Amino acid sequence: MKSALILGITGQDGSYLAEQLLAEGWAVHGLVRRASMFNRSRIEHLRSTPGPGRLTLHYGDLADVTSLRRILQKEKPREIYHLAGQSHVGLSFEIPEVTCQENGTATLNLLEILRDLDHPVRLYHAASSEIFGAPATAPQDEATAAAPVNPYGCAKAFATQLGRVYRHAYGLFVCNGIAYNHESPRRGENFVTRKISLGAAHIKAGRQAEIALGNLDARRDWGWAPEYVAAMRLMLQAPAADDYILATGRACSVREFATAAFAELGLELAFEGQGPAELARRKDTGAIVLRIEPKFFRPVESTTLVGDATRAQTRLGWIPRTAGAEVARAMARADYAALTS
Ligand code: NDP
Ligand code: GDR
Repeated sequence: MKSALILGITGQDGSYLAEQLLAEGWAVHGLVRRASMFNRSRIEHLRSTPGPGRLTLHYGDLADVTSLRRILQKEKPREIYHLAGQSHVGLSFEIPEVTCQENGTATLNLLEILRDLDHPVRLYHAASSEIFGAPATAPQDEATAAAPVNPYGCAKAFATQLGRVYRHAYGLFVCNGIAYNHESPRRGENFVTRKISLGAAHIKAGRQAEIALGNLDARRDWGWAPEYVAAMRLMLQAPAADDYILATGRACSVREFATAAFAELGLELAFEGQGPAELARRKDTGAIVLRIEPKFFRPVESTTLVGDATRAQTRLGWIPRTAGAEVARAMARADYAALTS
């Protein structure tokens, strides 16, 4: 049985990846953290679903290097998907140390363990478009220079470059997936897309009156998480390791995303800042008010992040199908269905 270790199995991407691997008969090992409340809601269904694969969970933490080494030496997975770490860009300004330890130093520790292993292993590292910061050119590709503008991006840039160093210096099979935003109904609830889809669902169901967001003009290249997870797998099946941009190549604004999500549930949005007269008129016609809250703005905003995934398309045959407003509509539908089922 082919086996893989997923670091970050309880997260959005890790849960979809585990699902795909188990469906194809893999032995999947996942690292889970001890928490005071059970934190496995995204993978709970995989534990009870009989399937060709086999799921084994191991307690651990990125910071616990000895236990990580022990798991790798004992289980000898042929593939490792490193998806674990503090993944919230805005929060990285508030908790920079843990962000850099989990996304930067922990990746170095993992690469050092792999360097010493006596069996071959392939590593996927979850790099990010945030390594580019606010680039002068768009779309970005694998040759675009890293110039991050937040602690999260700095840590990911450090880890991405280390992945390249270990590939070249020691011949390790390390792939950096430089992924742009990818979303789903399993997205964490404090990311903007999920705040929007959950907000729309709650308002539609009469459980909430309004939502509050930060920068509505921010534009992102939003894709569909299960499609991105499929690309991670393709990377590790390629004859040689390399870095790949994973992106749809299309961007839309937070405002457009929210409008599409609300419209999917038959709700019209009015935006604070449209002017008092216009806002009053829209409210009179039943529009929901989207409030702006300064606390959701970041000290520095990443901009013009749109990716060119030509390399992944030509070498891996990866073509993302779902983007922007379509993602918004699917998430709103899913959240409303979950709330009313
Ligand atoms: P999530 O935040 O949903 O999941 C993060 C996972 O990492 C969780 O399983 C979490 O465990 C685990 N984790 C966090 N800290 C530790 C630690 N110290 N030790 C062990 N496990 C830890 O992220 P996503 O699934 O969205 O993203 C996966 C990876 O891809 C992340 O590294 C993210 O930065 C990166 N990325 C994501 C993109 C996206 O759009 N989704 C785009 C580009 C990169 P727990 O459940 O216990 O908190
Ligand atoms: P991002 O995702 O920072 O791109 O990181 P997020 O959804 O947090 O923000 C996207 C954009 O929306 C703006 N925004 C808000 N963001 C949040 N979280 N909450 C709000 O209320 C809000 N209002 C507006 C933000 O300013 C930003 O411009 C995601 C994560 O998955 C990272 O791990 C990953 O590396 C990158 O995508 C690519």
